[in-house]
Amino acid sequence: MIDLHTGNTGNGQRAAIMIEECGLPYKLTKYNLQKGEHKSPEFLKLNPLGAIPAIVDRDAPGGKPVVLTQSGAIVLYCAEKSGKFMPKDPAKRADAYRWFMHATTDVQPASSAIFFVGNVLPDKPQSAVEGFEKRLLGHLKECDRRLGEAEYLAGELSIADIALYPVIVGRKALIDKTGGMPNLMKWFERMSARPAVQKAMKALA
Ligand SMILES: N[C@@H](CCC(=O)N[C@@H](CS)C(=O)NCC(=O)O)C(=O)O
Repeated sequence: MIDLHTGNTGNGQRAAIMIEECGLPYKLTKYNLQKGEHKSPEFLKLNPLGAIPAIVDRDAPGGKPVVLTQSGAIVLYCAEKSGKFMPKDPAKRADAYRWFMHATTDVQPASSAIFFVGNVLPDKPQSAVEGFEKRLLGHLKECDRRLGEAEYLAGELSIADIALYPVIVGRKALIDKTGGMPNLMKWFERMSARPAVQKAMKALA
């Protein structure tokens, strides 16, 4: 059994979707970030940074529970544990690595930066918001180009698609304003129709 500690944010959704897609048994504890529930002494024992998501795998190999933070690390851990969403074909696997990193180190940070400069910084500098929006859209255009060649980023559903999906959920309005990215939007519909994705998103809503 995996204890999943998470909330309704992009990083939080990423972990929930992956666990649900892998079919791993889990118990969900939801955190309300507005109420500061992720800063409780109990949660800080799991992640001293006070950031969701975190998991505790009580059936970890080796017999000792594994405590893990970082949504990307949780995706990789669950892929290894379940044997799912990591392509067997080496070339596709290399693509999965590439697009997973694109989602977690280019796309997600640009999206997080929009939130940080536009909501957290006291002066909310508009030029910085627009700069990060442009950066995010540039990275998403590259996903759109790729999804014009293949149904999924690595040629089959993989860790990369699961890593990217929550950012598109959160930035759909911005993408719609561009009026473009038809391949990304078709992929988004395919992903949104998946029962496991719907179940995870509903559980967090
Ligand atoms: N890189 C981390 C980021 C985790 C993160 O920043 N989580 C946010 C919610 S999306 C959070 O809990 N922020 C609260 C805080 O840092 O105080 C991940 O992917 O898990």
